Amino acid sequence: MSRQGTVDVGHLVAGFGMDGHACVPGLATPEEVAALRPHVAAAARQRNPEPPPLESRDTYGKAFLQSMNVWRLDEAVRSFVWSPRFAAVAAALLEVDGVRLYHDQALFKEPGGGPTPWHQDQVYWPLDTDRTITMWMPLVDVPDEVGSMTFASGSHRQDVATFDISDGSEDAVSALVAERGLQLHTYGALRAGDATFHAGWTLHRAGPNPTSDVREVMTVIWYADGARATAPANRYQEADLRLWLKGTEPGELAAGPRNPLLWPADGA
Ligand SMILES: O=C(O)CCC(=O)C(=O)O
Repeated sequence: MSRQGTVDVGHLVAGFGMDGHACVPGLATPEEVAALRPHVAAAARQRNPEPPPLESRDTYGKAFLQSMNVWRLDEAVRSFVWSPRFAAVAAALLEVDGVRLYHDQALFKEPGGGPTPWHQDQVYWPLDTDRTITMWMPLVDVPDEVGSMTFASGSHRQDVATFDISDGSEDAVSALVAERGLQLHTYGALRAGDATFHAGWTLHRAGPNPTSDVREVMTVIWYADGARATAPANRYQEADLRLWLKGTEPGELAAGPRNPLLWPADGA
């Protein structure tokens, strides 16, 4: 840690630019994560009070219970999601001066939950910048059998036809990865509080959960300050514009009340 309490990730910046992913072990302490966990779980239950049985869901639904913008439900979660320590890592890896919050999501892969098909996050985002990044932080130790995500290194720099998360994206991207000989990388088992970061256009997937424990993960997405909202290119982007960029019209600076500037932080 530096004197300002930020984590020095200078050694990861070049690799992130090349590969579109990085891992920061121990970004949150076990104590911080243990204190946060019940707050995220309660907020996630509020968002998904009665999930339908796993067997009745489609592939996307089997991959995880997805609870968005849980920071709005709980002060402890807000303080974690808005943490300048995490936002500073995001800004450093993106090599930008400032980042704003896009949204958070808790991603709980239940026991017996299926794989998360290959996809690119930015397909869903009506933003005019490719300086976007997701932090994926397990709130519990993730064992080898579950694992963290697999990334196609350098795919954020390639021209890839866009796919939404589905069986179709799994098949099409698997074929594309093989055709182009993209290198796959996973950081494997992670401890609670470790974090991976990936660029919005990096192709990634995750395996199923064959264990009897929930894979509890918290994610936060940021984009470079100064980005503008774009006209939605698909129905997902229409929903994102309304929900996560609420109050911002296409063409305007994406700087609405749900998108606070989290780095630089006040007084940093
Ligand atoms: O947690 C997962 O299974 C997938 C998460 C993911 O795709 C993401 O955070 O962008």
